[in-house]
Amino acid sequence: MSSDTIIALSTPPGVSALALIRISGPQAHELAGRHFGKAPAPRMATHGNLRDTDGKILDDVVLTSWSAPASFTGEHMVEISCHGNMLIVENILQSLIASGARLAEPGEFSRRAFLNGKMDLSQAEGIIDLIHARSERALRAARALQEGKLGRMMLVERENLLQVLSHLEAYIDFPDEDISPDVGESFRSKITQTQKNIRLLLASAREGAMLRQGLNVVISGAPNAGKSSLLNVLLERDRAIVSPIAGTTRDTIEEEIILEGVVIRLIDSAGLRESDDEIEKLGIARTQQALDKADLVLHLVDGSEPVNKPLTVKVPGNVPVITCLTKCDLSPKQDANGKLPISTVSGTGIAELKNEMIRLLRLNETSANLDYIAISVRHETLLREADECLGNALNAIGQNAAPEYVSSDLRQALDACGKIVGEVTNEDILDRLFKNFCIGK
Ligand SMILES: Nc1nc2c(ncn2[C@@H]2O[C@H](COP(=O)(O)OP(=O)(O)OP(=O)(O)O)[C@@H](O)[C@H]2O)c(=O)[nH]1
Ligand SMILES: [Mg+2]
Repeated sequence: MSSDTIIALSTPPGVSALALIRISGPQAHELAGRHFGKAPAPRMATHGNLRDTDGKILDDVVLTSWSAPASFTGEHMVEISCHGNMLIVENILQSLIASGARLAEPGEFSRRAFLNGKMDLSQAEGIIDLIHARSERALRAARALQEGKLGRMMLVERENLLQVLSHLEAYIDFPDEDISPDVGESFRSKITQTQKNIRLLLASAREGAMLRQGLNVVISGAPNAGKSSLLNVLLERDRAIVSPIAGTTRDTIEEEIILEGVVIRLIDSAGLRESDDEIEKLGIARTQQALDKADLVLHLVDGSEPVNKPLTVKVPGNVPVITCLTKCDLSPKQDANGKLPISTVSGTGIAELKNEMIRLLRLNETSANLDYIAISVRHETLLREADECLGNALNAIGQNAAPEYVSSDLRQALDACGKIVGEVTNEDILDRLFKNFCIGK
């Protein structure tokens, strides 16, 4: 339990109807009470004036309080709803800090909630995801994590491994005994079961990355091919300048759409051609940079022009490309040859293009069978470690190795699973994780 009392604004800074200030720690009630004129009643919202120590009114506010341990952080807590004016907020913060509170670090409320056993580490990560989710699908995955679904799965698997481990310890205590074949078999089947479940979770890593980071789709092609027109059509608004002058777009333009619940960053780029223009050359260099981090490339070929010499775009080998023949509303000057005919004027081919994007980006892969848990990179690293250790344990059993070897592999696997929920942790990991939070959460 922390000895100091922290305070922070939990709503975004700026002008708003209301702002919410949170206080947590042993002095939360006393501090708020001192400025409010009376001690706030737990779990009651009370309206009144908040004053500085000279008695000057800071604002009329609503105070809500919670008593430890029945609060978000597990400590005494107070929430102050005041008017959403940053001057008022600053004055309240200054005044309470002068009385002994300390400004909270990013994520410190959630960190305290974790340290006080109100949630496991994966649930804290679920809160970050919940705050940042941009689609219903991302929200559902975030909620699964925040509700503790991954934590509960880990508990079952750890319980299973612990059973094997405690059984193994008996053999270690009596070194003369060999592991009998039927006992070996029961170990094997338990470990295999856990390994299967871990691999099931690992299969959701791609969806997890997709929902958290989104995907990059680069629109490339020769000048005038219709790239900016396509960007505008996909965005359903006029974002980029479109003109018949080749070389209109000279910088990369990045905008987001949501497709199947996934944030797709569409990157319109400078047309690729040999050029002496310094600015255009810089633009083309940026196009190449965008291509280097693309998850999918929409390569546009102008169908209203005869075939011209192919441009040298270097698309990383494993990145899928959809080649479109543009301006198909005009009389074609070249064969489609497997290219997808599109027109931003008539709308032909746009729906097909979106479907092809969904297919090639595998946006429809969901982890519904896992109750929508979509693991993060941190979970993935630890689960891979656990998977490998379980594989080693199975090998050791298969080779009749001494029980010490099996037990050491199992312990490592348990450790990795424990790190997911924060059972095993250190300050470094916590610092890294909670710094991704906003102040006031
Ligand atoms: N008829 C027809 N014209 C199109 C279509 N798409 C784009 N255009 C026209 O083609 C010209 C070039 O379009 P842009 O979208 O600016 O092409 P761009 O590839 O972004 O060109 P740069 O930025 O110069 O590389 C404009 O005059 C557009 O109006 C289409 O589907 N049909
Ligand atoms: Mg353009």
